[in-house]
Amino acid sequence: MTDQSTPALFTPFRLKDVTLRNRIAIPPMCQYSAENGYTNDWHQHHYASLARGGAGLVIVEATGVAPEGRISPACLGLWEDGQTQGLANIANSIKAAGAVPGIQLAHAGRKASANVPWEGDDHIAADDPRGWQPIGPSPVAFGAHLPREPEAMTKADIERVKQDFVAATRRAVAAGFEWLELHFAHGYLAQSFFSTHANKRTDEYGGDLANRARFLLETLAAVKTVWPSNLPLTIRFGMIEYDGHDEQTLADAIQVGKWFKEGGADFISVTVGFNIPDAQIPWGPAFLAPLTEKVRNEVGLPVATAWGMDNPQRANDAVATGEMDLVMVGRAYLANPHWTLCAAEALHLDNATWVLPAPYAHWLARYRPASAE
Ligand code: FNR
Ligand code: XEN
Repeated sequence: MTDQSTPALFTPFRLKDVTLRNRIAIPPMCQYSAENGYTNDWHQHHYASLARGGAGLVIVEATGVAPEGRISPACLGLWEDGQTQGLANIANSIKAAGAVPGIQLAHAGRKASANVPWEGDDHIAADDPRGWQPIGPSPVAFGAHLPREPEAMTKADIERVKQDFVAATRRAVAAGFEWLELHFAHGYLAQSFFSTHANKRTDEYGGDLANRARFLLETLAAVKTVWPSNLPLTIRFGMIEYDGHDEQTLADAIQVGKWFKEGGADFISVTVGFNIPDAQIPWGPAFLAPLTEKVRNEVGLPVATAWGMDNPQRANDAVATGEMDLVMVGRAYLANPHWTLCAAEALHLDNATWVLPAPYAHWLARYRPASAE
């Protein structure tokens, strides 16, 4: 139940036929724990634990639409039917805790074939059988720890990857996900088509903005044919690069955002491009919030952002003042799966424990752990 006194962060959010119990979303966070793209007990445990904490939306990590679209050999995948059941179990456990289950479908492009972060985060050597040849819009490497030049995609490659997104979307529907996020961010394949740093093509997939947006818009259109029209179809998009050309990048990204809207996207999760290794990112609490509000106003879609949104008062203000519709909170949930409860207490929500699933909420309403005194 919400009334006038309910903090904005704890008001429900409806998009199409989906209602989130509050404005808190857990963004995708790779676990680098899969084998051959399949989920295991760790993924089950991790996602169930996040969902029981009380967030409105839990988005499953970047899930490769093709084997070569994984960031690392340990990333999740949805390129074959056998991978659906494990993800269905995860979607079900998220739902059982009262959250909406989302999934991010991804192709890592030139950043693919990397070691997991705690083993270097760098490209796997070309002669190492664990790795593979990355692909991208052009044979331009990211650089730094990812020096491997991708193979430039042919038109047939582009068509195949779009169809990989479609097939993975069908499986995501079968698995019971209710919120789809296309990973058009962080320097991975779609983002690199948008980027002038990575895309040097001279055909209709490179050059001017309409051409650099083409792969993204065609992928969105293809996915839309199989994703249920009553469920949110959303995009995570890197809209700023911090490379000294931000005004232009942002103007371009907002135009592409408008095309996403025309193409049937329902929501944008605003983030950084990460197309170059030496970006001058102004890390700090809520540093993307002003940009998010601009995108919300100019594109006319509901928006969210992550990156340092984990101060409950700041998160609440972001929703209350209309900077964003949802707040994404990532690492704070790894540290504390009950971040939602702590935020509710910090915001003096009446009966804060009621943000938890009923089997916990009832018993905790009048209970204060001795450790909290
Ligand atoms: C991430 N992030 C991320 N982003 C994304 O779009 N897909 C992904 O699969 C991942 N994976 C991932 C793994 C891990 C371990 C971290 C820490 C981050 C980025 C993430 O969604 C989020 O944007 C950042 O963590 C910033 O938000 P916080 O942590 O400041 O709330
Ligand atoms: C480019 C770094 C942004 C944060 N990360 C994003 C990931 C995985 C690693 C960390 C992603 O988008 N899959």
